[in-house]
Amino acid sequence: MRYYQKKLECISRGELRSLQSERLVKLVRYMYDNVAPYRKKMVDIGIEPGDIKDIDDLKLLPFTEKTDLRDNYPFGLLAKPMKDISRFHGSSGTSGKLTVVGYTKSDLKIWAQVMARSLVMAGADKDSVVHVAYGYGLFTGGFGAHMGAELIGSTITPASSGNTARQIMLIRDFNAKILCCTPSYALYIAEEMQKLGMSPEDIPLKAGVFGAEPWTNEMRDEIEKRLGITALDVYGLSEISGPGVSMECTVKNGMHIWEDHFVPEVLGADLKPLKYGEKGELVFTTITKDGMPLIRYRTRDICTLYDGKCACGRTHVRMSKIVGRTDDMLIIRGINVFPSQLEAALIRCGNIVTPNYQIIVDREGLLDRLSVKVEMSDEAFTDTVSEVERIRKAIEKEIHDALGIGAKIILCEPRSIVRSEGKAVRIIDNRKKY
Ligand code: DLL
Repeated sequence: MRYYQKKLECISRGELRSLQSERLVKLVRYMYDNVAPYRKKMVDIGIEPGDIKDIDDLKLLPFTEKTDLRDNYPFGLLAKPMKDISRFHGSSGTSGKLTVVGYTKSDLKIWAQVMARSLVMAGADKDSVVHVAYGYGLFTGGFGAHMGAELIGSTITPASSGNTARQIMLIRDFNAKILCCTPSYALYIAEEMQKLGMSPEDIPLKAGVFGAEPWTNEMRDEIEKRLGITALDVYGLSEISGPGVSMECTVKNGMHIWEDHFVPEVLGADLKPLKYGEKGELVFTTITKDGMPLIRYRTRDICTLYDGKCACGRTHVRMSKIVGRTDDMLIIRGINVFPSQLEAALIRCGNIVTPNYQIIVDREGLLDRLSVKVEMSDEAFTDTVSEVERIRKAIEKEIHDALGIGAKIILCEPRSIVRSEGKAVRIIDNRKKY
């Protein structure tokens, strides 16, 4: 087993706790002294830095939310003067203002280190070519993967997103071992390869570091088969740093959260911390950042945390795949629907459809109506009405079994759903217009 920072990645739980406690105590004092909006939150609930003695006191502290970043746009949450800020990143989100994050040199170094740990998990080393097809820009994907690979000493192809035929050519001709991009783009690359008459043996890739959007284990199987690689999940968000907040090892039993930098909690609906093994909203405290540290940042991502030793030897807790968000969870006719459940159901339908889909929710009178636009595969595509109807019924049944509600299935031609080079747009919720 290879590691990037073995001592820290395999640190004992006791030592890790002491490190977290020491860092949290310092952080709270630092935030109180340097970030006025956070100091106000603490004052409002009557908490002082001296009340925080160790990591167990985390639960006493107020939360930070995306609206805090927006309300203090652009620089209100920075803890350092501009001369110490080396870079900005941000994410546009679904609506409203950009969420701005400022990084000091030290923040960038830590981010590069956690991303290096993550890429090493996928097999990156000094001799590897790492192909980065995440977008470079305000989005953290491209730069995050790039900095991590650079620290390892790998050779980087900073392809960014777009021009899929050229991506495939670069992967093949530059002998890329590791592919970094969104899982939906990985699948798109696989499709394009197929169109070009290429098979997995025609490309040198060994592993993929895929994240930035939710994906299922069924989708993993599909990508692994079609690209002939090991596909691993990487998680992160710009507010906390970027990709590499957590990363799946080859045991594929959850993503290790780099807890010496990012302390996770999972909260129930009452915003009280849950135990390991219980599903809830993921919350992070950054205990080593100094440009724009965040305390108890509510990610809105839903997952489960697991402790216990991992066969890879790393001691940091693991998080399950993200199964939805507290805010993009669809409630259709009173039933909670997560796009990941639907995706898994589609993949279970076998090779009659591709995993490209769009969920469309409309309101007819007082009733919600769920439609799912699904792309047929080349193999199954047919003009025969009875055959199309048979396929439609089969998918309808699979989705009904998975979600507990009926959905109208709209079958469409292969490659007719618009592909995204970044995060796929899966949900069109027309109810918001009514
Ligand atoms: O998506 C950072 C990133 C880049 C992660 C590349 C992994 C790879 P944001 O644009 O700020 O940052 O979006 C963060 O994306 O709160 C999740 O909802 C979602 N997300 C990120 N990674 C995963 C993943 C980047 N592996 C938001 N699985 C997060 C599911 C993910 N959702």
